[in-house]
Amino acid sequence: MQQQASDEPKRQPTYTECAAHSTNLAAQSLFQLMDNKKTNLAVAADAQTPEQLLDLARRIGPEICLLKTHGDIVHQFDANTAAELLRLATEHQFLIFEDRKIADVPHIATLQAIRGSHWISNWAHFISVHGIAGEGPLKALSECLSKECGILLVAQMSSAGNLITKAYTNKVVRMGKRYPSLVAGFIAQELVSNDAGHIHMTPGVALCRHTSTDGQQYLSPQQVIRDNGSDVIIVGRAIYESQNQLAAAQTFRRLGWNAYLERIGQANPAPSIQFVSATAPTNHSG
Ligand code: 5BU
Repeated sequence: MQQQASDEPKRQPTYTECAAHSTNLAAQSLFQLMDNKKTNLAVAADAQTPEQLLDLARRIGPEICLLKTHGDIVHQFDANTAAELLRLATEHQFLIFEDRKIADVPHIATLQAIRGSHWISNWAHFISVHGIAGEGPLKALSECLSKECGILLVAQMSSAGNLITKAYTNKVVRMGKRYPSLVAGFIAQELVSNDAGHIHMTPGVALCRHTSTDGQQYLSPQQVIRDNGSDVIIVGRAIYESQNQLAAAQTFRRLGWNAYLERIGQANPAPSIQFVSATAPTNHSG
């Protein structure tokens, strides 16, 4: 799993510079949106009713670059829900990622992405796909998805005991590189692709590193963005189960953004350093 963590330098370009390298239009838009809006926070909106989902999106929309959904856990997710999500995305300037984790043969993968009960590609800017079925699903999706849609390949997972190996991750990344206009990037715990245009998103984020009782392995925003070189923090329960969802989102937004500024060498110096390096104050006589 630690394929590039130790032996290759971390990527330092800004999100805007990454956007210029992106060959997938959704990745390009998201990188640019992140720099414009100054947020690398994605919220995993794992609500179970349309009302809860839309309430959350309304509340935290101004803080995020991306709303991650699981349409299939929402009871009665329908075209109206999708339309309102899209309206909110335009109003608050965020993109939508349906974390469907498509993993079937090409024919079914296509139907799951563009038809079925959710018509995902009509409203989601990103859709996740597992590499386990091989390249067939990517080839099929590249023939039917709009150029504005981006596939996020699951290269690593956050769950304890998951079966993904370093060799599997490498193969998924190589596969993704063969579909430059379709594949936006990777869901991973660290930087896995050396292509600056690939966006990396990391789920399993909380205020500090720990493993939950149900085996979710959490990292902090600093570990994910500054140390592991990922681009987007995906935060679920730590925000939507909070008493004050907006305040929690603002905290993660600030932590994620500061970690990015540190990574690209633009972090504000600490106040004490500013004071020491400032010219002598003139308004104190003694
Ligand atoms: P949490 O509440 O922050 O633990 O939610 C994490 C979200 O990220 C949830 O929607 C998962 O489906 C998603 N996820 C994940 O947790 N781990 C993974 O490896 C992948 C997705 Br891929």
